[in-house]
Amino acid sequence: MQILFYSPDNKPEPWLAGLSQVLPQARVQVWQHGMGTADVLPADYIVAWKPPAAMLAGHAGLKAVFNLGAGVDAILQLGAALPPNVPIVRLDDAGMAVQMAEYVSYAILRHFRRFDDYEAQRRVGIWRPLRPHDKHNFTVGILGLGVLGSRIARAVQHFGFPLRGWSRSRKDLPDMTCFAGEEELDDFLQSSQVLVCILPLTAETTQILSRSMLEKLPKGAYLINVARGAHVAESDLLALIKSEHLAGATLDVFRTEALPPQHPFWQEPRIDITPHIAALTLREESIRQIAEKIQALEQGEPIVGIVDRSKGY
Ligand code: NDP
Ligand code: OXD
Repeated sequence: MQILFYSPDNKPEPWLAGLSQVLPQARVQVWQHGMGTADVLPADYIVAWKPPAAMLAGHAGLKAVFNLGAGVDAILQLGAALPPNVPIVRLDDAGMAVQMAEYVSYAILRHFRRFDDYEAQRRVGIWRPLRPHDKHNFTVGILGLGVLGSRIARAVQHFGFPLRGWSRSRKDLPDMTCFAGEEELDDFLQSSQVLVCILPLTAETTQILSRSMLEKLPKGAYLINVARGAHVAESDLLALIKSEHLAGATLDVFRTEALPPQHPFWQEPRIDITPHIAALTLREESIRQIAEKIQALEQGEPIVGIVDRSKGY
């Protein structure tokens, strides 16, 4: 069995060693820019993050492409360069869901308990207890109730916030009000005091966090975006924070990463910025999951996490 590996964000050696250890029958090779089809054996499986089109070409017997992340927007952008009829398989949690739950819980609690305000006070030496937010009106709304969104919901529930979620298909999750489809989006938004975005980036969700949508949130609402930067209309968000319709935002993802030094988000103290670290791809968990799926496919068994190309996630 031949596996081809590519990830611009990771040193390849530990991935090669890990994959070879759990799949001793496999020959694992790194794909590098400049390699032609003559330089690599035809692959049975590709394990890759943001692969260039050239890597995917010319593998006649390819059985699956494993995306080294949950989001498949980058790989699906390859469009016609993707091998047709070959399953693209996303990482299915693989240790990311609990990291997302930690990140989002922190961002909600930081804002709810006014630690952001206390931090500002502390910088100028002010000792002043502030009026707490009212928990009954502090509804948390989660856009996206998939693998990561449903885990975030479970974590947030522990703190007793009123909780609502929005997805494409209707969900029935305990202790939260679930909304589905575009027709129910406005109802979902109107009392979401904190809006968490954990949607996949597709044609339908690009720029979903625009002025017209964010204006439907109650005054003083707070945005947490841990999905993709292209969900956000950046100048709209900034304007709504400056006009105080929104209280602020915690953003982990941006249209351009790294966020350029001159970007106005850096100058806005009500925007907290992290460098796309909300949920990191964990090597051991990912290798274990991919190996189990390869073994299942080799046995002709079904696997979860196959991307629906028509939906874009
Ligand atoms: P899933 O595919 O499991 O879940 C996606 C959810 O979004 C589903 O509930 C789906 O609805 C809903 N959805 C998709 N399109 C629409 C739409 N048009 N209208 C309403 N709901 C919609 O994805 P994950 O939870 O695993 O991951 C979500 C995203 O998180 C990834 O795509 C990636 O971009 C991002 N991510 C960010 C990371 C970071 O570090 N910042 C790390 C990992 C992922 P339905 O259930 O009905 O299909
Ligand atoms: C992912 C990511 O999609 O790391 O997994 O953003």
